Amino acid sequence: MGTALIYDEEMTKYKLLWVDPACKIEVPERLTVSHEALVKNGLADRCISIPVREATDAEILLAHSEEYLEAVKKTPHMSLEDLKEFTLQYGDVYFHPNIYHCAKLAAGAALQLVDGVMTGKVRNGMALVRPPGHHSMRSAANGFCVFNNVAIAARYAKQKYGVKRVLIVDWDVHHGQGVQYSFEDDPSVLYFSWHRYEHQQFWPQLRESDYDSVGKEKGAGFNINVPWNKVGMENSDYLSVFCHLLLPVAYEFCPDLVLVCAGFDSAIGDPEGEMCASPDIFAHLTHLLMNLAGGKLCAVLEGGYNLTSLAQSVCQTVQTLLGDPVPRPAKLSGPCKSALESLQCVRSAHRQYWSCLRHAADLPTSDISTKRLKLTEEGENAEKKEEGEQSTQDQVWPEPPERMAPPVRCALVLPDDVACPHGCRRFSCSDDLDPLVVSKLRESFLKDSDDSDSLTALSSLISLTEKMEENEICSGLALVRDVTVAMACVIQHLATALSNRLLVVCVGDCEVPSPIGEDGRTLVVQIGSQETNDQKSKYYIPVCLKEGCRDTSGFIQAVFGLVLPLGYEYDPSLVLLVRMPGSGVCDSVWQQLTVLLQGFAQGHTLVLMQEDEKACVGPTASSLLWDPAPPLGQLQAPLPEDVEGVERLRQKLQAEWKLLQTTAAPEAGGGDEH
Ligand code: Q6P
Ligand code: ZN
Repeated sequence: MGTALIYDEEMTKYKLLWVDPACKIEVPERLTVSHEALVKNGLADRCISIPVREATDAEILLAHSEEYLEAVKKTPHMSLEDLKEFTLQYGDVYFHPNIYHCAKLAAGAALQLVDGVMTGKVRNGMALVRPPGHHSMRSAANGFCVFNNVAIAARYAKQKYGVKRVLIVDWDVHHGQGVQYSFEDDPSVLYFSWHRYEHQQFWPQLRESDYDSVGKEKGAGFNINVPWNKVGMENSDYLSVFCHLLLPVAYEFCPDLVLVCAGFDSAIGDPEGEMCASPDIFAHLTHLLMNLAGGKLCAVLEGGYNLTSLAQSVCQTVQTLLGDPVPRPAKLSGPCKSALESLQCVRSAHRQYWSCLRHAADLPTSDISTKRLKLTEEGENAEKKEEGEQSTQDQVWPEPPERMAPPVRCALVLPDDVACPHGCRRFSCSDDLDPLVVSKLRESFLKDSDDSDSLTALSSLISLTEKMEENEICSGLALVRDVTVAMACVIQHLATALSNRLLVVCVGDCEVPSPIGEDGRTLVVQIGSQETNDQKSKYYIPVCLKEGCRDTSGFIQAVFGLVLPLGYEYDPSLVLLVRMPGSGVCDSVWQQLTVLLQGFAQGHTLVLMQEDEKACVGPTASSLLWDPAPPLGQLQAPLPEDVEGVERLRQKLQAEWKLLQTTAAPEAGGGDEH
C-alpha cells in the first residue's frame, strides 16, 4: 500500500491581478516549488499519482450555501473591476477568472485523496492544492480560501464511506475558523488547530479562536484551539502540545480517518507565522499521526509562504508518509513559558470532556485571557508593529539532513525453527565480530558454560547493533533465551562506544542491570506493575501501573505523557525495546508502541523478546516495517490510581526533563523564554 500524491499544474494558473499587500504572498510558485522539490528528491516518483477532478456542486454544497456557490460561479465571467469589487466583501482573499475552476479542482483533489485512502488503493497521501481551504466559510471566501477543501472532504467521507469519526489536525499557523464553524456542534468531527494568536492581536483576530472555544452542544469537547500568544515557537513547543494534548485526546477519540490541514507557515522563515520550528518537525508530526485510523491519513496543503521552507516541509511530510526513517529532531530544548501557559489553558478547558485530561491542572494563575481583554481595550491605541522589520524572513536554517533508508529495513535473529516474516532479513553473526568481544560475552553472560546456541544468539545480537550503527540495517528483532541477559549484554556493549545514547524501554517487570546510567549514556524507562524501589537516578525511570501493561488506557497515557517526551528530550542514537515475558501487553498496544518509538534514533529500534513468544514475532516485525498498527478502539478512562501515579511521576521528573512540563509555573522553572 503506497502513498498518493495529487497535483495538477492547472492550480498554478491564477494569481493576484492587482496590488494588495495582504494577498501578495499567495503566489502560484508555492505549488511549483513544492512539486519540483518532490521531483528533485525522488519522492514524487515513489508516490502513486492520482489525477485531480472538479468537485461537483453537490459536493461543494456539503460545506457551503447555494447562494455562495452561485455567486462564485459568476466570477469567471467578471471584468477586472467586477472581480475587485466582488473580492471586497470578503477578508484577505482575491478572485481571478480562473480561481473558481481551481477551487473546484482543489476540493476535488481532497476528495480523490479520500477515495484513494478509503478504498484501500493507497495507505495515505498528500494533495498539493491552491486555493487553500480552512478559512472559507459556509457563505464566504476568506484568507485566500474559496471552498473549504478539508471540511468538504470530512463530510464526503462520512457520507460516502460511513466513516464514524474524523480527526482534523490543522497545523497551519492560522486558525481555520471555517473548519471550526463547520463542525462546532458535531461530535463526529474532532477539530484541532494551533495558531498564532497573540491575545487576539493576530489575524483573523477572533475571540472564538481562543482556548475556551471547545465546541457547542453535542460537539462540546470536539473543538480544540491552541493559541500561540508569542511568535518564535520552536520544535519543543510543537512536540509538547502533541505529546500532552493532541495525541492522548486523538487516541481516546479513535478516528476512522485523519485529515490534515497541512499548512507550512508554522515553520521557520515564514513571513506570516514568524515561528522557529524546523521543516523536519513535520516528519515527526506526520509520523505521530500515522498510526491513528489504521494509517488512513490525508494531508491537504493550506498555507506556507516562504518558498524554501515550504518546499522542505512538504518533502519532509511526504517522505514520512512514504515510510522513510524519521530524522533525529534538531535542537530540542524545553517548551517556552508562553507555550506552557497555552498548553495549561487548553488542557484545563478540556479536562471535563476527555478522561486522559481529567487530572490536568487548573488555569494558570496569571490568567492569560485577562491579557486579551486588556489588549482589546487598548484597541486602536495599540502600537503598530514597525513595517519593514523583517527579522524572521531573513532567518537562515540548515537544510534538513538527507534521510537515508538503510539497505535492510529489518533484520531478525531467530532460532532455526522460527520462520522469518515476509519482508525481513534473517540475520546471523558475521565472522567479522571481534573474537575479543565474543570471549567477553562468554565470560560476562554465559558464565563460561557451553551453551553455544546462546553464545551465537548474543554474538548475532551484538553484530546486529553494529550494523544498525553503521546504518546498514534500520531495525532489528531478536528472539532470545533470556531477555534479561540479552538486555544486559546490549547495554554493556553499547556503553563501550562514546557516541552512543541508548534508550531502553522495558515493557513488563524486569531486573535492570545496575548500575544504570549515571553517565547519561543509557536511559531506562520501565513500565510494569511492581512497586519499584525509588528511582535511583535521572536515567532510570520505573513507571508503575496497577494492572501493569494490561490496561490499555493507562499504558497509552504513560507512553504519551512520559515515554515520548523523555525520548524526544533524550534523543537516543538507538532504542532498545524489551518485552518481558508475561508483561500482559496486548498485540495492538505493543504494535503502537513499537511504531511510535521508531520516531527516535532515525528508526533504529532493536526489539528483544523471549523465545516462547514466537506468536508475537509476526506482529512486531510488521510494526518494524512500518505497517500501520491496528487502532486501539475508543479508550476508556485509565484507572484513577494510574492517572495519579503517572501524574506524580511527571511532576517529580519535570525539573530534570523539561519536555514533561504541562504547566507554566508562575515562579522559576516554568519554561524558558525563547
Ligand atoms: C492570511 C491573511 C495576510 C496579512 C498580511 C488556508 C492558508 C492561510 C491563509 C492565511 C491568510 N493575512 N500580513 O489558508 O491560513 O495560510
Ligand atoms: Zn496559514
